[in-house]
Amino acid sequence: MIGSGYGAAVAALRLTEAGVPTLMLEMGQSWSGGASASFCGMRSPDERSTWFAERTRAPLSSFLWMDLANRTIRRHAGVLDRVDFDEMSVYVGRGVGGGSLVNGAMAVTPRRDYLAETLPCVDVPEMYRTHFPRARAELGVNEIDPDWFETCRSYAYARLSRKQAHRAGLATTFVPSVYDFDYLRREEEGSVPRSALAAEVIYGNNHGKRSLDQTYLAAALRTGYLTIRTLHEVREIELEPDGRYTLTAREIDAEGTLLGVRRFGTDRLFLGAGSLGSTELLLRARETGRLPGLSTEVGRGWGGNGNVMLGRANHLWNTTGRLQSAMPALGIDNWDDPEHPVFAEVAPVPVGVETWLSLYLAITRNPERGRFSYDLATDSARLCWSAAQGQPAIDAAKATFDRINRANRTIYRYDLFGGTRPFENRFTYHPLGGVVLDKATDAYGRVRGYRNLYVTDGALIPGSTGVNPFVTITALAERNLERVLAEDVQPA
Ligand code: FAE
Repeated sequence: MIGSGYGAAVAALRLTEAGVPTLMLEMGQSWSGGASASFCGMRSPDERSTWFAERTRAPLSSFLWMDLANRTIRRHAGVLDRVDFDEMSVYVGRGVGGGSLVNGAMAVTPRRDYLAETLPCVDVPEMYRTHFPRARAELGVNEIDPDWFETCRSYAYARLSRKQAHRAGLATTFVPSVYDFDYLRREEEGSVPRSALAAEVIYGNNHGKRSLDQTYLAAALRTGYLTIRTLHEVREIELEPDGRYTLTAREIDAEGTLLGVRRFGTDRLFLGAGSLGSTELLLRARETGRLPGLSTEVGRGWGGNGNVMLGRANHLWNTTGRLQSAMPALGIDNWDDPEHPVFAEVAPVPVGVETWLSLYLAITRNPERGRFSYDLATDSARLCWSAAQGQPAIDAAKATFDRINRANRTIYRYDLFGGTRPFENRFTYHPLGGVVLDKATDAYGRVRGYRNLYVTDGALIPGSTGVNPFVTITALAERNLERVLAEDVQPA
């Protein structure tokens, strides 16, 4: 198994429950126990924050045109990586648990009609009957107490955004989470150490969050059949004449020193290295002739879930509060808009002072798709995605937030993303696609052209889920694993 994010964690649990000894190779560190057991907060990031960089690379890069968020740091195997392509940067988690370590914990089930449209080979009623409930239960999804939401200090910013959205005639909805809302309430009472209330987000949470190392992966480890090797980056996949796969991995220490190049053999291989990681591994294998029979569909169908970040400036009397929960709990749901569907999370600005800033991460329905090619010179995947392809996402976000600004006589913030651009769509938190289900694989993630080779992560989803994606990735992996276990794997 390669990687340890959502797709990989589901595969690990279901295989080990069936008694299949499983080795997981993860390029990042383990953050649960040992020397690197604690994360740094967003306000004073150190080397734990960022994957081998000299300076942190926070998404909200400036405030009043000043870079207040970023720090010079030591190169280290930190938890958040930003992979830069020509006109798109992709944020990903590095470590045992993948994106679950760094993400905002928003656990949203997608809309049925949109799931049916994006993944037509999937039995949609079965997903909602079986696989979404299973995924939500294993992930530990919980809902906020609506009464507490109305009175707590830490969601004043979300209540203000809700009022302003309603004034524009827009619907809002509570967003389920894998952050424990009961723990959050106790943080506000002062009875437990703070995490969401201590600006812990994007660089990991020391408390409160049910990341995969505490849920799926912990359960898989309890079976006794899972072994995890950290700081192992798989570079090559080869097929041996006897049908087994050989993996070549670079083992490093947390400072980046190469400890050795290791080889591992397996008769069954699951790729869970995420949209970027799994796509790159297969592209490299195809283009270097190691797995020449892979489909030409490998590398296609990529999208960033139409992500656009934007801020609005509030009037002086509309304060957002000094104490802000770093874990979002509210979304603006304008997905029914026939022209410009938008689902926007009300994002925190947990800097500890009043900013009068309302921040949003909008998910839009951008039909544009990127594609990866393999660059021999750098031995890596290159994303072909142009700024122009991001325009439909901006148009959609602008249509929704122009309405909110008009209804509240407010304006956009122009100081947050460098220059004077009010919308930031040159990065995404939600990379999806590259090895799309029923195209580069069969309808259950079996890679076309090879036996016993599977993709189990966000690479399967063609570019868009319409909501934050990890619940969909988890449920789809549950569905695929159920079939693969029944048909391909002999019980131990
Ligand atoms: P992922 O979780 O990315 O795991 C892939 C793993 O594979 C990583 O641990 C990599 O280090 C590892 N890996 C990659 N290449 C290799 C290799 N060659 N060898 C060994 N290991 C490798 O994949 N989604 C939501 O639904 N709600 C949110 O609130 C949310 N907030 C987010 C906030 C941030 C800052 C970020 C970055 C993402 C957020 N996401 C959110 C997205 C979500 O975390 C993401 O969709 C999933 O983590 C993707 O899951 P995968 O299983 O595809």
